[in-house]
Amino acid sequence: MSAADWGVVAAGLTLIALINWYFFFSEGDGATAAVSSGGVAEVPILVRGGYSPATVRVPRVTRVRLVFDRQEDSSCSEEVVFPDFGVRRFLPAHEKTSVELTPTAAGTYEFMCGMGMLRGTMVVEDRT
Ligand SMILES: [Cu+2]
Repeated sequence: MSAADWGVVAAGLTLIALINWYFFFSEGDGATAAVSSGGVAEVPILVRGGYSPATVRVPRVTRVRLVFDRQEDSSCSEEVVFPDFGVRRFLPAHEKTSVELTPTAAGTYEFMCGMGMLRGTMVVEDRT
């Protein structure tokens, strides 16, 4: 095979590796929040026909700021609800809305749209 052929093979393999990474790690494992020096874990979440990422991992004992970027005007996603925190927030279309939470216990907390159709999960982890 020529050098060009090898290049195509290498590009193909790289693409396959990236797709695998995306499905098995990026999506499946959820996004882990970076914690700022101020002790705030800020996570951007895209709202368009669902929550992306749908699973968010944050360390316990940090303030969590979930920044919902709602890029649609479907009425389904106009509200987001965190039942465990008693939070219900309106998300204006094509705007970013921050929801701040302070989880005090490790665990798995669900969030959803006002009708319970779109669902996401916030995993609060004990980290040492
Ligand atoms: Cu809905």
